[in-house]
Amino acid sequence: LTQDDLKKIAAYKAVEYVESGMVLGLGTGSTAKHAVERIGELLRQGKLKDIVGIPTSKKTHEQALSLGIPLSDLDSHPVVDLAIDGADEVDPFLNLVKGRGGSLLREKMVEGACKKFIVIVDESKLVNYLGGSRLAMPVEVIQFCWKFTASRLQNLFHQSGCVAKLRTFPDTADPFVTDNGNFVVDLYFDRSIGDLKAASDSILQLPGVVEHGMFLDMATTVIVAGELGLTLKNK
Ligand code: DER
Repeated sequence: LTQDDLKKIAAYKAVEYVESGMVLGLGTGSTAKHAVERIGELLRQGKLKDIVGIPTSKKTHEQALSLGIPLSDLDSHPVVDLAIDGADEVDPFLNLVKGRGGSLLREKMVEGACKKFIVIVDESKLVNYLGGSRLAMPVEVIQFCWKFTASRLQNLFHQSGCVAKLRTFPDTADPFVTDNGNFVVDLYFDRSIGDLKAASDSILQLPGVVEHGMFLDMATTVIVAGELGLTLKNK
């Protein structure tokens, strides 16, 4: 089984929890893409009816439009029945890192408005503690004086050997710009950041910060697809 096969297996399992009439948060990324695809298929087959999708990115908005999934937004639907989305890291307490695809702000808005939030991952995303993969912990920041904000973020986590880097496109070195017109500063840690809630609060207190990619205590179910099969972890 390829990694994409595993992503698809997890995604299809999550869509089994979708009921007709639901307002659905539609996630972003290579795993969530399979879930959106499946929802479109079931709508076409008449097996699902009266679904309203709330996309978490322009990319997912386009994909859902192409599949004929009726779309709306949080202004019209401030309460969402169920969201299905991927994650970059999942710790044993179902805390997540998200946003390596750059959609963390809209994802956190939609998934924070949900009654249920199902996370779909292949087993490679499981970590012992967030930041443990030594991969990016995304922070969305305003463009104005981003260097100032990046250096304050780096200093915040000096004890954890943090390095803050502006996210740029690999070929042009131009800064990545989110759907909301902001930049992303990625934080890389050498060691555990310790108390996640304290870390979250201290990041959000910086005025140039819009949002970060730690989704704490938000997932209600995590579906993990591995070589040996599916595992469901409930909060
Ligand atoms: O960027 C994001 O938040 C994505 O949802 C990410 O967390 C998972 O992307 P993937 O399914 O392509 O690994």
